[in-house]
Amino acid sequence: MFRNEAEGRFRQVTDDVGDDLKTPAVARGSAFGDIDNDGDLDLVLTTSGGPARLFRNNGGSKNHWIGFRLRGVDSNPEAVVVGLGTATSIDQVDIEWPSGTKSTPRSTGSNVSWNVSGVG
Ligand SMILES: [Ca+2]
Repeated sequence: MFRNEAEGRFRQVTDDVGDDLKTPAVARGSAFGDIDNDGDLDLVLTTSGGPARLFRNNGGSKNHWIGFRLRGVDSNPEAVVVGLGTATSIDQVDIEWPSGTKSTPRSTGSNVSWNVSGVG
């Protein structure tokens, strides 16, 4: 495993991430997403002739985030995660639905997901 150090540089960090990633496997595909809704990216690998493998990212983060589970009446639900960097809260978010209506939830903190419904 390599860590992106920016500007085209990568650093080998396999020894820092746990023994599971040191096990050799023939993998054909991968997907990244926040499987456990804690704001960081987790990894799913499909292996050739074997089960899919889930790697939860338990390394923590110095940055904060806020998530929105959007439930539109006329559109498909979508989720949005916004990185906050080192900020621990936001004052206001304006969500504009495809119908043109707006939702304006107000935040009280970070590292949580909110359910927001609107006429999409
Ligand atoms: Ca996660």
